[in-house]
This record gives sequence, structure tokens and C-alpha cells, in this order.
Amino acid sequence: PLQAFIFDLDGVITESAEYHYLAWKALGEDLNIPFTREFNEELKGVSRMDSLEKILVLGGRQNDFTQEQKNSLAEKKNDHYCTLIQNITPADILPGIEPLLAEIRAQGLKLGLASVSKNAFTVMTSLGLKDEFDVIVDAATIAKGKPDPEIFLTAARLLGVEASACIGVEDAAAGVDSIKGAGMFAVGVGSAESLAKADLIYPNTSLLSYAEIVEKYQQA
Ligand code: G16
Ligand code: MG
Repeated sequence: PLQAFIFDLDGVITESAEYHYLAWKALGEDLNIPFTREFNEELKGVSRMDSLEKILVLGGRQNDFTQEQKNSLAEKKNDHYCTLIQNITPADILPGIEPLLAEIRAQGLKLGLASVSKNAFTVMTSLGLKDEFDVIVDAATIAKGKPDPEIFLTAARLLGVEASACIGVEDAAAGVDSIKGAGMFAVGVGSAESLAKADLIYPNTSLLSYAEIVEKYQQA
């Protein structure tokens, strides 16, 4: 039986995915590597250094920098991102999320957060949601980012539940792959093309329905 919901943060609970996009886009422009929102889909859920690598490969510049220079490029993006998230408040929780969390709680299910972002604690605190969750996986303890299943499996382990008793919620293709690799039921939020592997897809968070998600989980 269903025991827990495990959420992604950026792009599911709040619009911080947009801030990651803006910060990477600015860095890309500095490096003469402009990129589109479509390319940005490939960065969602992907760790900081892996994202930088993808951008450098896109621009054919992967051999132009030393490791030290890459670290400082990633730091520059992160400084910009940290500036952008400074003004996050509980009003930035995406529509539909608070009622869904309340319903999950009311049903006695557990709540976990599986974000590979090293800024996840800061964002969750600013949203006023840090204490709502039973487990927030510390990204610093995760060896492999999404699409590897490690982060969702770690969340389940820390919650003390089987993967098959969990529903994962994600906005990124890499995140859906991570959920499915962990053996969980995947709910995708976003476009059907990029999230084709999800078991159930909603175009945006305001359409998330607890009753429908649980019904589909039970049928799966
Ligand atoms: C998030 C974002 C990614 C970001 C990654 C690392 O993952 O989706 O775009 O690159 O975290 O973030 P940071 O640079 O803050 O450590 P998630 O798992 O919340 O989607
Ligand atoms: Mg995300």
C-alpha cells in the first residue's frame, strides 16, 4: 500500500527552476554559448557541475577550461542563483502544492524531498516548508545526480518505506528517469513530450489531484 510521496523541489514546489535557467543563461552568454529553453530542459534536475559540462559541450568549449576554471564558472552561476532566490517567500509555493501536501498529511502518508540542489534547505526554509517534510535528502550526501535513482532511493530509505510504496513527483525528464529507475510510480508536471516516461502527467501543478494520483497508482 501507498506510504509516501517524494517531491522534487525546483519546478514542482516552487518556480526556482526558472532562476536556475536565468543564471545558467547569463553564464552561457558570458561564454558566448547562448541556449534556448528547449536546451534548458536537459539541465533540469542535473547537478551543478554536470549542467556546466552540458553547456560547455553545447558550445564546443569543453576543452577550453581547467578544472579550477570550471569550478569558478559554476561558483559564478551559483552566486547569481543565490541572489535570485533571496526574495523567495511562502507566496512562491506553486498553486496546488499546499492543498496536495495537506491531503497527503491528512491521509497519514509520509513526505520526502529529493532535490539534488545544494540550495534546497535554503529554498525550503524560505518557503516555510522545511518542517512539513519528514525527510529532506542532503544533496551533499548524494554521489550520483538525476537521472540516477540514488536520490529517490535514499529518500525512501530515510523514510523507512519500500520504493514500490512511494510516488515521486517531478518536472524534469532526468527526474522522471530517476523515479522510474528507483521502481516508483512517477507523476510528471510539465509537457508530455519531455516527460513521456511518467505514469501520469499534469501540464502544471494547479491540476495535481490527490484522488486521481492515488487511483492511478493503485491501478498500476
Ligand atoms: C536542481 C535543478 C538543477 C540544478 C540542481 C543543482 O535539481 O533542477 O537545475 O542544477 O538542482 O542545484 P545547485 O546548483 O543549487 O546545487 P532538483 O533535483 O531540485 O530538480
Ligand atoms: Mg525539478
